[in-house]
Amino acid sequence: MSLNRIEELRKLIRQYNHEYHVLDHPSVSDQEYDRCMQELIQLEHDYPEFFDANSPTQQVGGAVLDKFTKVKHDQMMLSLGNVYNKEEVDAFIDRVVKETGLDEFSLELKIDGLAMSLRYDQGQFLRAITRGDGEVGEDVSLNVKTIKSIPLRIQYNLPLEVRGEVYLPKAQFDRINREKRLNNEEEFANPRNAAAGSIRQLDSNIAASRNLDAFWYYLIQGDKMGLSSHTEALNWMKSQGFKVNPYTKRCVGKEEVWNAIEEMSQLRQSLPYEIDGIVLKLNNFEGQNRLGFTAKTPRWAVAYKFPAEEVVTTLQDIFITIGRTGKVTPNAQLAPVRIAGTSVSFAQLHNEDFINSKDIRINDSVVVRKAGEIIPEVVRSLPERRDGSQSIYVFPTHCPHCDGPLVRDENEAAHYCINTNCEARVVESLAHFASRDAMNIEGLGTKTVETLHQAHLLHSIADIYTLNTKRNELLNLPGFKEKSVDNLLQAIENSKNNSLEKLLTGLGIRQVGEKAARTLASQYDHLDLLLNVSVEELSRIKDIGLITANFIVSYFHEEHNLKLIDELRNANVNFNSYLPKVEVSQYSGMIVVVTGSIPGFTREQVEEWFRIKGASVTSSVSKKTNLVVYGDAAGSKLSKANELNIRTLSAEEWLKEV
Ligand code: 0OW
Repeated sequence: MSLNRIEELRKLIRQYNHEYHVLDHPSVSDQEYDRCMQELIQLEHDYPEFFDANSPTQQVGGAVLDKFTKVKHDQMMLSLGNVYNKEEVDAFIDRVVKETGLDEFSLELKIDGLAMSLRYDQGQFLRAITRGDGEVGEDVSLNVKTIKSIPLRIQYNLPLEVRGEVYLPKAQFDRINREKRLNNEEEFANPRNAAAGSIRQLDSNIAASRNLDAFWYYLIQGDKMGLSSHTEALNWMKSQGFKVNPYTKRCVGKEEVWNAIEEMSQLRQSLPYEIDGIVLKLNNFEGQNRLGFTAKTPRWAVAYKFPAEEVVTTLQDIFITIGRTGKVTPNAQLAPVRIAGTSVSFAQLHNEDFINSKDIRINDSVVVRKAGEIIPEVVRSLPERRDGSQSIYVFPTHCPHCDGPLVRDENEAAHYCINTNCEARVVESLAHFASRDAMNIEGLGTKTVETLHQAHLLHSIADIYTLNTKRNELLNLPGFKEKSVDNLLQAIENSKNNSLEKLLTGLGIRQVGEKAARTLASQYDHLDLLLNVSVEELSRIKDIGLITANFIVSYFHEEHNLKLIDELRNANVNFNSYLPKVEVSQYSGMIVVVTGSIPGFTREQVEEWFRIKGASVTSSVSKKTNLVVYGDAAGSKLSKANELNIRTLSAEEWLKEV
C-alpha cells in the first residue's frame, strides 16, 4: 500500500537526516539517501492526498513569500548580559551564590548566529519565529525547515517550545562569499550577518542553498516538565532529536568556571562555526526561578565575551580613500591575516595625527584588532621589530584621484578633497545612493559602481536610471552575466517605487541621514514641497536643527541638484512619501510606552497612533519616559511608572480621545 511505503520512507529519511546532520555519523551512502528521497518525492507527487507539511521532502525549500507574518512570543526572547573579564565573572558568581546559595553552573559556547524559537505540537513542527524585538518576531518557518538537522517530527506530543541559535558554518560562509565575488555582488561581512540575511530570504530555495545549521540550548518551561536543571533540559532536547552543542561543562565555584572558560576559549579557531563567547548558566531551575529576569536578560546567566581579537601582521603600504563628502581616510594595506573569522587585508588609520602620534611607518609590524563587525583598526606599530626597511609616511598634499588640493582646517583632524567633481567622490556618492538604507538597489555595491564608472556608463545618479538602455554594454563587462545584469536592472526599476525618505537619504544632503530623512518625509509628503521650504520652518521640526535646515535649503538651491531632481522626475522615480503623516499634537516629542492590552486595538496599532501624533514609542519604562498608556493586565511597566512618578493614561481615557 503506497501510504505505508510513504510513511516508511519518511521515517527512514528522518533517521538518515538525524544521523548525518546531528550525530555526524551517517549509516547509508549519499546515493542511498538520494534514492530514498527521490522515491518519496515521486510517491508524494503520485499521491497528493498523502501530503504532509512536515515530510522530509519539505526541507528542500519551495514557496516564495511576499512578506513574513509577525508573531508575538508567549515568553519574551531575552538577550544575555555581557561580562568581559575574570573579575566580572567572579562578581556574577558571587551575586548568584549570595542570593541562592547555589554554585553549580553549566557552561556552553556562545554561538554567533541569530536567536530562533521553534514550536511543536502533537509531535509536529509548527513554526519558527525570529527573536525580533524580543516580544514580536517574524515567522520564518519555510526557511528554518530547510535546516536538515532540525527534526520536523518528535516523540513528545504536548505543546513545546525550544530556543537556540541558527548559524552559518564557516565553510558555507566562505563558499557563499566566493560565489558573491564571482557575481560581482556585495559579500557578507561575517557569518552572523550571512545567517541573518539567509533567514530573511523570502525565497526559501535561496535559504535552502545556504546550508544553515542550528544548535538548541533552551527548553521553555523545562521546570514544568519534571526537569530540574539546564543540563537535564539539554539532555532531554538531545533525546528528542534536537542538535545540542557538545561543548558543555558543569562547574562548581569560580576557579572551575574560569578554568573551563580558558579551556573552551581554545576551541575557537578550530570550530567549524563562529563563537563570540562562553555562556554561564546557573544550572538548577529552582535557583533560576528565584533569580528571575531583568527587563531584557535573565539574572541567572551571563555571556563572557572574548576580548577583541588582536593579530600581528606587516603594514605593506598606506593608501587614502575619499568619501562622498570629500573626507580623506588613510588606510593600511596589510599582509592578509585572519581575524575573528574573516580574512583581513585592510585596516583603518583614521587620520594624519593618528599615524604620526603612533609613529606608524610603511613596512612596520603592526598590531591589528577587530571588535565586532566594524572594520579592523591598527592598534599600534612594533618599533622593536624594525629592520631598517621601514619608511616614514608623508601625508599627500593632493588628491590621488583628481589631483585637486587636499585641505585640512586647523581645528579638524581630517583632510578634505574639495573638488565636488572628484571621481572618488562621485563613486562614493553613487554607492551611497544605492545602499540599503537609501534606495536599496541590490547589486549596485561600491565595486560594481567603480566598474560601471570606469566603463563610463555611470557618472551621475541620474545615469543609474538610463542603464536599462545600456544592457549590451553591461553584458560586455567582466563578471556581468545575463542573470546579474537583469537582476540589477530589475532592482533599479524597483527602486523607483521607494518611499520619499529612501530618496532623501540617497541624495547625500549633508547632515541628512536615514533618521533626518524619515523626519522630513513624515512632515512633507512630496519632494516638491521641500524645494522652496524656508530655514526657519525646517528648523522648527524636532530632530532637524538650524545647521541641518541650512544644508537642506542650500542643497535645493544648487543648480546641478535641481537638474538631477528633474532627471529623476523624468525617469519616474517616486517623490511621494508613504510614511504616515506626523501631526503636531499634545504628544509631539513625548516618549511613550504602551503596556497591557487595550480593548479593540493591538499594541502596534496603539503605538502607531502615538507615532502619528508625533511621539516616539519605546518598549521599556525609564526616567526619560513621559507617558505610560496602560490597558488590562498591565504589569511591571505600570508599577515602574508610578514608582518614577510618570504620567499614566488608562485605556478608557485614551479610547475617549481616539
Ligand atoms: N548564542 C548562544 C546562546 C546560548 C538564553 C536563554 C535565556 C536567555 C539567554 O549560544 N548558548 N544560550 C542562551 O541562553 N542564549 C544564547 O544566545 C542569546 C540569545 C539571544 C541573544 C544571544 O544570542
